Amino acid sequence: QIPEAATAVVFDKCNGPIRVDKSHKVVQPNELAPGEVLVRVEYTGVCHTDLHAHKGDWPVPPKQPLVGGHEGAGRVVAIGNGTTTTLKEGDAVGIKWLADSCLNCENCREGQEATCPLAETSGYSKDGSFQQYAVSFARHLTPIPEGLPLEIAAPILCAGVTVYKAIKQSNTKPGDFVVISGAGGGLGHLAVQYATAIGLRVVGIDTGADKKKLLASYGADIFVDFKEHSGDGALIEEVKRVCGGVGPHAAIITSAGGAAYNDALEYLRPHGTLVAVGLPPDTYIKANVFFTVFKALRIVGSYVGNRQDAVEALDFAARGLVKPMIVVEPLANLASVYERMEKGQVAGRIVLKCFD
Ligand code: 8ID
Ligand code: ZN
Repeated sequence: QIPEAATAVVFDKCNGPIRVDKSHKVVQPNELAPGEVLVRVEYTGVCHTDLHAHKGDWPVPPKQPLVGGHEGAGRVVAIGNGTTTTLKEGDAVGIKWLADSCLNCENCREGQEATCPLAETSGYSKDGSFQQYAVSFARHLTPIPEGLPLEIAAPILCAGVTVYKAIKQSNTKPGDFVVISGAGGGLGHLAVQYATAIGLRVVGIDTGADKKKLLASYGADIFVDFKEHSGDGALIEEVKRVCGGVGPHAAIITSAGGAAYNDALEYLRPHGTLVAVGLPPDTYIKANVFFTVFKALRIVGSYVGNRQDAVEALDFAARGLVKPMIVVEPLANLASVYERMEKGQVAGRIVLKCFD
C-alpha cells in the first residue's frame, strides 16, 4: 500500500522556485535504516522558519534541494528493521523540528536535545513534512494523543512546543505580567493561550484589527498595536503603562521581524526576563550594560523544546486548554502561503492537507 512515488513540495536552491513534485520517490520500507520510520503525513503546519529556510536567511544554510516542513502530523506506515521502539504501524505521530539527536551527550542527558552536536532538523538538515511520505526517527517522533485531530496537533509540534518551553524559561509565576511580541502570529497566538492557561497576565503586541480580535477571544484583553505607538519611546511607555506602570515581568519575543527586540529591555521591570525566540536575520540585541546590571535583567535564548516538552504541549491541546487557530489549505499552496506570511497577513497558523 506504499506507493513508489508521491507528492512533495521541493526547492532546489534557496530563493529558487518552489515546485510541486507529484512523482517524488517514496523511501520503501526495506530501504529504511535502523531507527528510521516512514510516516504518512496527513497535515503539516507552515512555520515562519520554513520561509527563513527558503530565503536562506540564517548563517547555517539548509540542505538543498530541500523538502521543508517540521509540523507534520500523520501515521506510522513502516519501521526500519532493527529499530528498538514501542511505536507500531498506524500510530499517530508528530514530526517536530528536532528530527534526531544522539541522546547520549551532555546536552541530551540534561534534556537539552536541541543543542546536541549531532542534532538533525526536519525540513532543514533533513527533508521534512511538506510531502505525503516522510522519513523520520523513532526516538524523536512525538506520540499524538488519540482523539486530538491531526490538523490541530500539527501547529503544536513546533509553534506550540516552542512557546510552551519559552514560557517555562521566562522566570514567571501565576499573576505575573508577560508580554508576547508577535502575538498574532503562529507562535504568538499559542503563546498567549499557554500563558493564559497557566495564569499569567498577558499583553499581546502585534498589529491590525484581526489579530487584536483573535487575541481578545483568548482572554488577552491587553493589546498594544506596535504601528500605533511607533514614535520615539512611545511603545515603551505604553507597555509600561498597561503593566501596572512599571512594565512586565517577562517579554517573549516571537516576532519574525527584528524591530520587536529593540524596546524590550527598556520596558521590562527590574529583574525582568527577555526570552528570545523569533529569528530575524542579522539582528542583534543591544543591551546597555549599566542598565542591564542596574535593573538586574536576564536575557535568555530559547530553542524549541525537548521530547518531554512536546508531549506536555500536546497534552494542553488534548485537554482543550490551547487551540490553534488554523486555516486548512492544500499542500500545493505552499508558495502562496509564504507570500502571505511575508506580508504579515497570516493570523494564527496555516495548515496544509497533504492528501486530497
Ligand atoms: O525555537 C525557536 N526559537 C523557534 C521555533 C519556531 C520558530 C523560532 N521560530 C521563529 C521563526 O523562525 C520566526 O522568526 O519565530 C519567528 C516567528 O515564527 P511564526 O510565529 O511562525 O511567524 P508568523 O506567523 O509570521 O508571526 C510573526 C508575527 O510577528 C509580528 C507579525 O505581525 C506576525 O504576526 N511582528 C512583526 I513581522 N514585527 C513585529 C513587531 N515589531 C511583530 N510583532 C510585534 N512587533
Ligand atoms: Zn517552526
